[in-house]
Amino acid sequence: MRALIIVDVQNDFCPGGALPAPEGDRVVPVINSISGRFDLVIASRDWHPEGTVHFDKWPAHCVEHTKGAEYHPALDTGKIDVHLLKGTGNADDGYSAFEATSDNLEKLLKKSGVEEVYVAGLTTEYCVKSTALDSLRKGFKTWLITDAVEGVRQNPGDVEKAIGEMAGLGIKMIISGQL
Ligand code: VGL
Ligand code: ZN
Repeated sequence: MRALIIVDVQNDFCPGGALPAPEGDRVVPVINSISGRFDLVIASRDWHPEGTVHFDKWPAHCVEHTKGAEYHPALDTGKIDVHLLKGTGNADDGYSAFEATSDNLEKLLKKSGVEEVYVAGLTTEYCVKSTALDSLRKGFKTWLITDAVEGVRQNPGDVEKAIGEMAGLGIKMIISGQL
């Protein structure tokens, strides 16, 4: 069984949003084109309270129930089996979809017989990386779909560094056309 985890494809991480990946919206058609090929599709959303210490580190983004926290309008949400919320408390946490507070992702995957996890979404250096590394640590064979992720690119080289770290730890790289 293989699962797709779509990380944080939300308005605030796309151009025009509060903490945008400069080309964040590019992942949307790629994800729409592949989500039908998985046994289970899971999507996470960053879902912060208005006041949180997380915003000491970041501009306010993905505040619960706001437009910025909604999925990008072009994302095909009809293919999503499970919706997760993360970062819901007053803490600097919830980078990984495995830290979702709305469901236990590890249990859910194991109960569903998933052994292979494919990760897509936003942003490459933070929530995507954190989710992929957790997946690997929890024993899933883990792939990064390299044309279905985009970085926030605060500093030149950050995306390349994150991809190098993931590859070095054993995450496999694949492009959507090879799925
Ligand atoms: C993220 C920074 C802060 C992400 C979330 O989704 O990558 N990055 N919160
Ligand atoms: Zn956040």
